[in-house]
Amino acid sequence: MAHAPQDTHGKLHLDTLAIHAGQQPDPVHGAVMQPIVLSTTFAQEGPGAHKGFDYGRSGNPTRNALEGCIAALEGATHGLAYSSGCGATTNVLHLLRPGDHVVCGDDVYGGTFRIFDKVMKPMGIEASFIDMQDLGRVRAAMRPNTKLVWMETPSNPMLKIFDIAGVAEIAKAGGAPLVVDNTFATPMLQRPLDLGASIVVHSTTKYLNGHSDAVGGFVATSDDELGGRLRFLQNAIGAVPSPFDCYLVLRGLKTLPVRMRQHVASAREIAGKLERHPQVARVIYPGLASHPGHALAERQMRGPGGMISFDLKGNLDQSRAFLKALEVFACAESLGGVESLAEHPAIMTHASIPAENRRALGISDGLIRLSVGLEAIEDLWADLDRGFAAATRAG
Ligand code: P1T
Repeated sequence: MAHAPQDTHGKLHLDTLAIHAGQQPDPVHGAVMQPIVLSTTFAQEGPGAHKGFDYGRSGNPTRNALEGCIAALEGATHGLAYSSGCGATTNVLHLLRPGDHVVCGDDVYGGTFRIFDKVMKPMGIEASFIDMQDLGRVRAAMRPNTKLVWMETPSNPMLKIFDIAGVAEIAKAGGAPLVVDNTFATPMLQRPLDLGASIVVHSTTKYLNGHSDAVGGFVATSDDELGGRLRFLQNAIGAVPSPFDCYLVLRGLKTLPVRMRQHVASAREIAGKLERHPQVARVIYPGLASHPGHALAERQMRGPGGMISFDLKGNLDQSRAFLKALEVFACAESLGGVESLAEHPAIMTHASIPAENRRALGISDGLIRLSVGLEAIEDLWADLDRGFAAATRAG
């Protein structure tokens, strides 16, 4: 079973797929771990007669293994790796043509909003940003030229939960594929293709790699037509990851299931404690009964994830003081690594979103986002206490 050929992987559990899918012992040396094949070109017996690889941008054995592994985890028949999450997003948006329209969730990573606003809009591709918690609004936003529907769920940074199956049905009725950015949930907690989405996007920089040492992106689909077009674009645009980065993500994936279980357990505990803290105005975590998407998260996810956002009472100086005082949490952008991170979305990850949009979404001066890592929970809580004490002093 350990080295089952890829076509039996559909029958294996996610914990097993995370370790084995897409990988087989090297046929030449028997190496059990995936070799890093650095060669940029591959010898051909004669013109056009090669062993499946001709040039490193078009395909690479280490990248193939990674593509097979994440595709299996998402239950997809096509997997494509990219040099970053933004690279993956940009590739998917190249499925569109000038005059096309996208219906997008209103809460997305700042860099994703920037691609829509500063890259796609000047190319004649318009996006409407909709609070998809209300399916009626999604239905109303669909136009005859809507060619794609896009969402993050849980969304970044407000952790909104959108109904994947409900939105997929509306998208399908409008003839538009639904794309779900599954970065925050990972396939361990949510498999959008099973719920009716057509395409899954990832920043592998986050949980999938899990060690904050490789930037990468991924796209998965089981639609052959979309898969073929995306494969063409991956090669034509060329935003592909290095073989070394593919190896790092493959290595990280092996512990994804155990990491996610601990991320969820620790985040649940911290979210509960934050909710009882007098200096906290509001905790946003899909695992809390107070979260408006709690029931939906319980239905469509296998756990509420490792990300928490909360409103610290007080002013911007107090938020700064809180973040500066942390010693275990690093004040840094990104998320999903073994180490805990804390950040200020309005100043850091979501600065490219116009101030009025941020206000409407609730990305306030007091909003702090935590990526709860795998350190001892007591040390994490003591660190947050240090932050609260510093915020009090700055008040
Ligand atoms: O950074 P990159 O690998 O290009 O991924 C972009 C991206 C895409 N989708 C989501 C949901 C993301 O959160 C990100 C990147 N986000 C951060 C860097 C952050 O701190 O939120």
